Amino acid sequence: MIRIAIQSKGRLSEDSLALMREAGIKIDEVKRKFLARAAGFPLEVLYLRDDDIPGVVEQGSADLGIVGLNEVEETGAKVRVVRKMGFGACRLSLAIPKEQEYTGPQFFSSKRIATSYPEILSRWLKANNVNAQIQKIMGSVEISPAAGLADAIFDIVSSGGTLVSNGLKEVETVLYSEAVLVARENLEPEKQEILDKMLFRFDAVMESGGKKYILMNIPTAKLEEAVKILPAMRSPTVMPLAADGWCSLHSVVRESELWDKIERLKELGAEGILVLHLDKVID
Ligand code: PRT
Ligand code: ZN
Repeated sequence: MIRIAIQSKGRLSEDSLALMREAGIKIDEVKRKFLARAAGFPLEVLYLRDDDIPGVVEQGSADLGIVGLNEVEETGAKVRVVRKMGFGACRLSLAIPKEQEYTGPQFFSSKRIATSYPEILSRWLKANNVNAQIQKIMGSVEISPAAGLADAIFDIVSSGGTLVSNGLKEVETVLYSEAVLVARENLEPEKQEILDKMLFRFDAVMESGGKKYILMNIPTAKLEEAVKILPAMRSPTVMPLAADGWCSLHSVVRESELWDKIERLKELGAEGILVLHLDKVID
């Protein structure tokens, strides 16, 4: 049995649960308790506030956790980051009122900076030889300059919309973050074995993300050129068709490249192109 801590309510909860669901680990989400037992996998889920997850994993009440890298860095907890999860992407940035001219890190000298991340900020200030005053506040950091509580802020940014609507501009990015899977140091061999099984499943789910399965009919004479457009995991699958001079070509394509490749394949004479959802990719 292994125990994983995930965020009980917030930006990372749904994606964390969805990943486990897709990995075939079923958790009863209707009766969401503090501690829940999964079906079909030797796992318990502990629902916590994200701020508490790194510490709980470090001291051993949970073996694993899914949490923002920003929280791991802020708490300084000694845990092992085993995977980036591909969701919850954001950055921790310094922002100042938009009408002010930014002159580099020394701009912050003797300024008051409001933040919920004093540790990461103080490390950055030290590294840049800046002497500033850190005001720790836990919520609504972005309104503090307008309210006269601070001269600048250090906060999480994702689209940047919150900064713009508060008359602020981003001037330094200090940390790029996303949700990560963390593990307690020195996991017992039985637990490491369960973690390895979980990672095998997570990787298959994450690998399928953003990819599509594509198949089409293509004149055999154009096959060589088509294969160059469609490099698959090894190479595309080619099957002869009953109609002379044609074959069927199957491959896996990144969604971001899909339309470009389809256009080029159509120019080669591809017909009957099908694009299918990929559920899992096991390399
Ligand atoms: O209750 P609990 O303590 O568990 O939750 P919380 O309120 O502390 O955290 P929550 O659920 O807001 O965020 C959890 C994690 O999601 C964070 O620690 C980050 O790792 C990650 N994350 C990703 C974000 C954002 N994107 C994000 N945009 N966390 C917060 N924000 C905030 C940001 O501070 C800003 O005020 O969302 C606002 C909108 O951002 P813009 O730039 O898109 O406008
Ligand atoms: Zn929190």
